[in-house]
Amino acid sequence: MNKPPTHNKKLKDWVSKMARLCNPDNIIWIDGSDTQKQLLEREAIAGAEIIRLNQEKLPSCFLHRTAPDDVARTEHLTYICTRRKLDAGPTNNWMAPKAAYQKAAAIFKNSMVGRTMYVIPFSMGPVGSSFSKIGVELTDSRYVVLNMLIMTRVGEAVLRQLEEEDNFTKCLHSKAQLDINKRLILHFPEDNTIWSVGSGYGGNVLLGKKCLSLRIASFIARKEYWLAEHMLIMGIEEPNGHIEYIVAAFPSACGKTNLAMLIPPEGLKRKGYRIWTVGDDIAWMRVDSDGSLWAINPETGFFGVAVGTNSKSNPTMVKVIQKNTIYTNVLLKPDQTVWWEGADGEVPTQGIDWMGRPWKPGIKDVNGKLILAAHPNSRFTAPITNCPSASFRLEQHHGVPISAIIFGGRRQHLAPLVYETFNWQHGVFVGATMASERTAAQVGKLGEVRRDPMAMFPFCGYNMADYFKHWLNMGKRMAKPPKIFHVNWFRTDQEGNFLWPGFGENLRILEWILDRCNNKVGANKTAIGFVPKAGDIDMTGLELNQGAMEKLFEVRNQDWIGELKGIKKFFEQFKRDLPRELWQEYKELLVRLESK
Ligand code: GTP
Ligand code: SPV
Ligand code: MN
Repeated sequence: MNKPPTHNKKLKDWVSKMARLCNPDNIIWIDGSDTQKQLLEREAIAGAEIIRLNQEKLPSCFLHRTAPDDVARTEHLTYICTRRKLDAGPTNNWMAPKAAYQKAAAIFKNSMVGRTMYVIPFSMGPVGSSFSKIGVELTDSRYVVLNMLIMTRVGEAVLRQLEEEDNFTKCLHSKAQLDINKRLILHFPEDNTIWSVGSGYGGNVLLGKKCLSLRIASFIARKEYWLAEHMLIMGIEEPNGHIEYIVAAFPSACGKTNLAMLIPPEGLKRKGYRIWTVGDDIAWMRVDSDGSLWAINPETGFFGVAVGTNSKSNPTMVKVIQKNTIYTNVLLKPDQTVWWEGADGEVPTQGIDWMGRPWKPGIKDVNGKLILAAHPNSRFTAPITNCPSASFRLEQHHGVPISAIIFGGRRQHLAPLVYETFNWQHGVFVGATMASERTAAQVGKLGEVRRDPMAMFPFCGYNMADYFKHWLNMGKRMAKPPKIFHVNWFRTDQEGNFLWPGFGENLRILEWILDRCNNKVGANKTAIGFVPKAGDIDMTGLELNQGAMEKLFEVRNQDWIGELKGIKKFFEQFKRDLPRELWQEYKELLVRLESK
């Protein structure tokens, strides 16, 4: 054991107590130094936890493979453990804290025998900023340590902060047996504690991410009057140097990472826009003394989807992941580089697949199903400082001022490409009724609509009815609340082809959004909100099929009346807790839809 680099008695006592439960052979405090990181890398390689990749082509890059049944967040094993069930609400799994601690302790007990327990003090947000929160994660996984070193701030400054900080999030993680039947992701917001056991996959085990920065943080944010959201943050700079920042909430795998680092399309190059990436997954937002909403990205890295990432879909990210990157569940090529479905370059003729088996293109399993080289949820972990468009304001304690909030989902038919809500309350209604359709790639009924309010359905750490109330209240605390918009990049034609090319072309829509924020353009009023007037979206250099624009902006009142049925059902589960303002918006929308 290295000496605890802290005098914080509460911290030292908690580490000892958890060590008595898990019984590791050794305890190592993580100090954020390069020497220690390199030692961990060597040990992880020796222990076959990671593979060093081709150091010429991919310097300081590694590959990790998870267990085949441990490849994504397990929402059915994720719980909010509040004393009262009502405080977790109808959309969360709930367990009473006492029962939850007991159940998990039985799995944690002696789980670290023969292993080392690593103590990772980390900060979400720049140390010392009024936005930031400190956490300490205990883990028996070197992979977790190496990922946390990329995703969070670890080191001297955090330890100094911890000297006087009693209020840190206590995060305990053990791989234990990696047994799906003994896997639990537990949140105790009333104790500022997270216990995760039996998994080795990203969102389940990098406890600073979804567990702390969304579930625990959303609970704290409500008490402290701020917002913890599943949102990207980006800046759009005009040639005169003026930068406007926006945040956008899309459900998992609906395009946050892509939008946050888009490359302006050829046709708009003459306008000289420059994009600044602040974050791709999480935004913490506060009302500042100027009455506006300011945001930071609490993370320092990307944990992005690998499959589909290439020089066309996301050229910026392709540059980011050439060094200091940990790849998870992708194909290993014979030259010790990596590949995934939808990667650049030729399909390799052979390799080792994400499960560690020899792979050739076209091979099938016993059921005749094509064997994939990479898992569809394969990921990369890379530092944001690798990003050519990384914002120069990442370390600023104030964050960035937000002009617009964008909600979005995958809707083949219903929602127009973009619309603006009438006001904050209507915007909250639009966020609260967000939905996304399953694609053919997902298990479940094709096209099935899943409600995902503010893209927070799996991540809200308390009763979502109270979360909606909190959003309504936040609007009243702002002198200049951002305008709220809704986008849908995924509308299709009869044959199921996307009507809108998306990706970099989305900047055309962001341009209209900013013009609306700055009162530069008019709009057409529809029952659901304001849509662009013909000609107000700059289409220079972009040729769409005839009639595509009309289809993209079509609002069919009958379809929306149908949609209201699903919304009503969703709202009803919150019973009397649902803010009456949302029912009011519901009724007013119905009246508008029926009156046309
Ligand atoms: P999480 O990391 O899971 O939270 O996901 P994310 O929201 O960051 O999603 P990501 O950017 O990784 O995109 C996921 C998928 O959406 C990829 O398959 C992309 O190709 C696709 N996608 C992203 N932007 C667009 C777009 O503008 N149009 C279309 N048609 N597809 C897009
Ligand atoms: C998501 O699922 O929204 C992710 C990946 O960003 S994970 O960190 O695993 O939650
Ligand atoms: Mn996400």
